[in-house]
Amino acid sequence: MQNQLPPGQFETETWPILHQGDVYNFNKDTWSFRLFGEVKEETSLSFSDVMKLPKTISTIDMHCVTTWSKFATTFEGIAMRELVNLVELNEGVKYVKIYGYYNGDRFGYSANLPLEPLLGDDALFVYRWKDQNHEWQDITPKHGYPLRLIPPDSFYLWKGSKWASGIRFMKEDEAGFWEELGYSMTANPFKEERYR
Ligand SMILES: Nc1nc2c(c(=O)[nH]1)N[C@H]1C(S)=C(S)[C@@H](COP(=O)(O)O)O[C@H]1N2
Ligand SMILES: [Mo]
Repeated sequence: MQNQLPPGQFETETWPILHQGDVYNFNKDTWSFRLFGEVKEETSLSFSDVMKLPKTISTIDMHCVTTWSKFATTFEGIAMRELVNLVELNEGVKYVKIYGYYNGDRFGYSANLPLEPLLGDDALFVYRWKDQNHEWQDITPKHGYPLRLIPPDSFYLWKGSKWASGIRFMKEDEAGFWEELGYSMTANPFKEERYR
């Protein structure tokens, strides 16, 4: 958290909702989270597996490419590194693609990111947040319940896949949903990397 407004952004107090397609309908019994790609052994976690992992609380700034920024939202979630720790990576893994739901397809949305900057306390798969009254609330289905990535503030928020379904580990960078449509591979708001 740095409460710093990147170029071309304005501050909002509310947490806007933005996504393509319909809203994922969560079912605890069928939900799963896949760790796959360049790993020694692929694995799949149930919702209770994920919820048994260590929790992290972080306060993170969000910057959406449509020009709104929301400072200092406090989230609770599972740090990306806790999930990375569950698999043995192949030599040379440098990127990940984080998948999410899109129109009936659990893997229809995705965003590519470099792995290394996601290993700190500011890259969380979140399930709850502190609202305007400083009360803990589950994130709403529209914000990605039961689990969505909030990326570090050095990435635009489209990198934060809602209704997250898995992480694919990669040696080479590969465009995701918005990146294929012309958005930036690196997406640093402070360098105003909106398009490729
Ligand atoms: N599955 C999925 N995740 C998504 C999107 C989407 O369309 N589908 N939109 C992205 C975009 S462009 C933004 S700005 C953020 C918005 O998150 P919010 O609605 O919780 O503010 O979600 C990102 N994650
Ligand atoms: Mo966005």
